[in-house]
Amino acid sequence: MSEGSNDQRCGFVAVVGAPNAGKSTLVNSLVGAKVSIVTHKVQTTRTRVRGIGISGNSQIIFVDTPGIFTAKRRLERAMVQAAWAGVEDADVVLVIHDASRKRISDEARMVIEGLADRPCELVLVLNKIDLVKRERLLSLAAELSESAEFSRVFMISAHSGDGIDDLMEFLAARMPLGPWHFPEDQLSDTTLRLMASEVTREKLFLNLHQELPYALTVETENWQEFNDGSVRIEQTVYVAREQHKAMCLGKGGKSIRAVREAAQRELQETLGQAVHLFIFVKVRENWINDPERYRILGLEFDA
Ligand SMILES: Nc1nc2c(ncn2[C@@H]2O[C@H](COP(=O)(O)OP(=O)(O)OP(=O)(O)O)[C@@H](O)[C@H]2O)c(=O)[nH]1
Ligand SMILES: [Mg+2]
Repeated sequence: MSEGSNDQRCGFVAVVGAPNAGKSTLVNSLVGAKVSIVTHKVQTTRTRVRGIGISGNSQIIFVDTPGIFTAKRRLERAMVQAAWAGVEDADVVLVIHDASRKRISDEARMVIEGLADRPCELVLVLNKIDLVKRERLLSLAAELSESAEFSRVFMISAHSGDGIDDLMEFLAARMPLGPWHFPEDQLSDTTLRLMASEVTREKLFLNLHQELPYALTVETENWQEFNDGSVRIEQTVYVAREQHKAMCLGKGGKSIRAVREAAQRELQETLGQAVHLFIFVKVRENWINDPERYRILGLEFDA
C-alpha cells in the first residue's frame, strides 16, 4: 500500500444483472485474475465475491453478485438478497446485459426496474458483443435506457477483453479520493477455504447435469500444510438425497473423479503448490434449511 500519497482513489463497483449475463467473467477480466467462478449455466454465483483491481492511482473493489431472478427456494432468495445488498454502498453500479439474447428477458427488466429509483450512478454494460451485430447494440442501448438513467453505456466482450480497458479507465476516474483499502497485491477478500470450495463447485457445475448442481453445496473442512510445501485439502459435497449422491459419484465414481482431478489441477495452479484434494459426498437431507450452510457462504438465512 503506498500510504501517504494523497491522490489515491478507492471505491466500490457493484456488478449486477440477470443470471448468465457474464458478470463473473467481467469481474475476472477487470481484476486480471480468476476471483469468481464461471460456467455456462445460470445461477453459478451464489454469494457476493469481491475482486480488487488497480488502475493508475485507483483501487477498485468490484463486487460480483448472484444473478437476479424470481427466487422461490430459500437458497435462491438468499442469493437474490445478496445481489441487491451488493448494490448498497457502491459508488458505481454496472448493469450487465447479455446483448446476444434475442429479447430483453423479464429478469433483465427486473434488474433495471429495481435500480431505477436508487440514488447511485448506473452504468449500462452491454456484454457479449462478439456475438452481436452493431446495429442491434444501438437499438438495445436505446431501449434499455428508457427504463433507467444511465450515466454511460459501454459495449464490451468480457470474454475477449474488447472494451475492458476503456471501462476500467472510466471507473478508475469515478472512484472517490481516499486511501486504498487493501494491500496492492491482494486480488480478492475471500478466504482460501471458500475459494477452494468454489473451484470444486465450478467443476461440479460443469460435470453434472439438470438440477443436480443446484441441489448441492461444497465446504472445505480441512486444510493441512506439510513441510514439503504441499497441502492436503478435504472437502464435503452435501446433497439432499441418496439418489443425488449416486449421480454425483457417477458410474464407478467416474464423475467425482473428473471433478476432483479438474479442481485439484486448478487449485495447484492458483496456490502454486502441490495439492492433495479429497472430496467426500454426503447426504444431508435438509442442508438447504440449515443456517450454518448459509453462514459459511456469507448469505442471509431468512432472506
Ligand atoms: N461469447 C461470449 N460469452 C461470454 C462473454 N462473457 C461471458 N460469457 C459466457 O457466458 C456464460 C456465463 O458467464 P458468467 O460470467 O458465469 O455469468 P454470470 O453473469 O456471472 O452468471 P451467474 O453467476 O450465473 O449469474 C459463460 O459461459 C461465459 O463464458 C462474452 O463477452 N462473450
Ligand atoms: Mg456469476
